[in-house]
Amino acid sequence: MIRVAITGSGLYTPQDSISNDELVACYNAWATRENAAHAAAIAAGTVQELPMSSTEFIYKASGIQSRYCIDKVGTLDINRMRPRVRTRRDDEPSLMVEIGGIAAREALTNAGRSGADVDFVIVAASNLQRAYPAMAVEMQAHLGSTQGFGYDMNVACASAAFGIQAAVDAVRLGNARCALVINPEITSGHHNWRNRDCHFIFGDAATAVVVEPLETAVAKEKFEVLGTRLKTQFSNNIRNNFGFLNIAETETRAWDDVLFQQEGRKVFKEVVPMVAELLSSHLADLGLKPDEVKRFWLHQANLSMNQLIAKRVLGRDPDEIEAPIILDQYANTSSAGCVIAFHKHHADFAVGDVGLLSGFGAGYSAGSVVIRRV
Ligand code: CO8
Repeated sequence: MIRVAITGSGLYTPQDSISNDELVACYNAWATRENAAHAAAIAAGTVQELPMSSTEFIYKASGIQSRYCIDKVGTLDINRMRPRVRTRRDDEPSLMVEIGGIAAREALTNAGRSGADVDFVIVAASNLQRAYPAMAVEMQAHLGSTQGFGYDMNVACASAAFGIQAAVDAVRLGNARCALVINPEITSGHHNWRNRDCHFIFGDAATAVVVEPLETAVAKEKFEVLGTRLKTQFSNNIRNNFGFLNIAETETRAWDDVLFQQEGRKVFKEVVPMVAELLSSHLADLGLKPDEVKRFWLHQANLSMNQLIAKRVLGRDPDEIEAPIILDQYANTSSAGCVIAFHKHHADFAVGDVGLLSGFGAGYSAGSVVIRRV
């Protein structure tokens, strides 16, 4: 059987960063203005007063301190509270392709490859910019790949793990020789910045990894994929009703029904055991003990969630080196989070060290990718 490896990773981080203080000041100014405008209705009990947000709550509940965003000015403008994205002509690179392309080029450089080598592109993300043509096909052209094929997939925050499994399978079967899995997440466009309970959760970023046959890989750092495992289980607790049929539906949906929404507490309670079980059984089936795993590059949604999952798998508290956190600076970047953690925290791996990358989120969906430095 062909042995397959991750041979390079790349990351795009937007220039704009928004601190919790800035975010809370914006939300509270907007909520105060709304409450004043509806004072009579609030007093009459026909409209509910909007609650205020707090920096202390956000840090305590999530571990998030700041998030990157493609446009800070529009997002923090209380008359707008969403990013401004310049409308591009059809003959210009789309924004997702532009930012995903930056991450992809870095991943290719690290793998010792160029766009011309690529024969399979997967754009795997929660927040795809358009219906068609697939972002991945535009990405092929953008990177100078003239061979093979590409397609998009959306498995929410688990998209990177699902994309890596598809790439590994294609390479293993000989259907591709150099695959790129790209996760450009512009979460800020589909996020409800006016919902106090979740306005702090998300951030923007893009990541990429190169997947190739181990035997022909030329990269300095190669991580053999020992195994992948995926799981899905239907839940409405994380949902976004944006879609092709919105304009055809008999009733117009509320504006916030076509944005991200969740039952955060239920998500926490239900996803932690599901992911812990997936990771534990995957390691056991690969003949690995949890203590043999040097690092868990977990999806970055919530600090306590990550600590609890790692604790359940390890049977003890993880330290910061075993389960690194990037959400303090990036917040939840959906599928990109676990790849950012890998990208920033693998340089100390010696030959033989094992790590586990895992994404999880809406669906529910979860994926596990176990790799060993060779
Ligand atoms: N400021 C002050 N107080 C607040 C705030 C705030 N901002 N928000 C809530 N509170 C209050 C509440 O009103 C409540 O008060 P009370 O106790 O008086 O009722 C109290 O704080 C506790 O509220 P919660 O129960 O809601 O707070 P939690 O402790 O549960 O923390 C979290 C909320 C942080 C959201 C937590 O539940 C969590 O992280 N859950 C997991 C969420 C998660 O992982 N979701 C994954 C979704 S991402 C995904 O799958 C990809 C989707 C696609 C991405 C799309 C991008 C747009």
